[in-house]
Amino acid sequence: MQPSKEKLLWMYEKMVEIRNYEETMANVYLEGKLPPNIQKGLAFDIGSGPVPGEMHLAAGQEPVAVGICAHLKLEDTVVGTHRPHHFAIAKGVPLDKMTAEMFGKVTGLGKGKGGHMHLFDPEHKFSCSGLIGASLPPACGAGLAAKKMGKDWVAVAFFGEGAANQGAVHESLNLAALWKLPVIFVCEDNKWAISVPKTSATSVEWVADRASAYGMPGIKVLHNDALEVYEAVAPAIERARRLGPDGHPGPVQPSPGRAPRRGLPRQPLAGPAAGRRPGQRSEVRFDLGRTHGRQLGGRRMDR
Ligand SMILES: Cc1ncc(C[n+]2csc(CCOP(=O)(O)OP(=O)(O)O)c2C)c(N)n1
Ligand SMILES: [Mg+2]
Repeated sequence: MQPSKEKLLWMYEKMVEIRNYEETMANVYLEGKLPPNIQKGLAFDIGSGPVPGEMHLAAGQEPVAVGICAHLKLEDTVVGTHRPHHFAIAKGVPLDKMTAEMFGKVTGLGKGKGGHMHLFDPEHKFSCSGLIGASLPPACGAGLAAKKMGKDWVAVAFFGEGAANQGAVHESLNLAALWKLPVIFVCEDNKWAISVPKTSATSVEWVADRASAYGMPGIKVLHNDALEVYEAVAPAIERARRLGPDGHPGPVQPSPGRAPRRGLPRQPLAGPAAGRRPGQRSEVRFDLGRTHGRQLGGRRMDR
């Protein structure tokens, strides 16, 4: 299923918007946290600056968010992860309210109390959580609500390949399959769970292979490519919309790989740990607070 010209343009614009947002946020986040502005003896002060706490950015992962959300309408629900900006932007969450939330302002989505990992926008049906694996249960709830109301709305739960081993993930997959909920589960596989490589934490190469254990179809997407994601997930979203009371659940659909083919032409932030081996410094501070805090010996704020 090829996207229309308008859709293609929307996808490209959204990816640029996400990339610009994340690059800007990376700079703003570091303000006041690095020497010489911080207290003597600390290399990195995670608690200071305009955005205190951790920061998980998703530059380089635009294709997954955009390729999926291009299929969605306002009434569809998206539940994101602790790395939520690209999903939120692709779902239409307003940048001003989202940014105000990250800055802890009362004009933010949650009056500044949630911060960047706890964005909640009922108008655009978007939420996320700092708890990994916590995106799936609420998506099942949204799917159940749509089903009970007889709507063709779908819910999408994004989760990382690290979260794929959490108990709540498996409970949700089982429930969705059992109750035939219109939920699409999207595993964004960037091969790393902060500092833990997938190879040392996950028993299978493809999380999608686990789908059959729940009696649902699994789809694999090889490249970090917005069009490839869009085309691969189209039948799953269609199937979920046509569910009705006796339909089938959506698939698990991981999107591994960090080598964008048809993403943005420039990929300075090519992934959370592009080319990194354990113990090696990453070129990119994807998880800014956490990585700086640990590597440079700065103070860390625990969740
Ligand atoms: C329930 C829970 N356990 C542990 C953590 C700490 N934690 C934060 S991010 C992360 C790794 C997540 O990896 P993954 O799901 O692959 O997502 P990615 O960071 O790669 O986007 C962990 C373990 C957490 N936030 N929640
Ligand atoms: Mg990961």
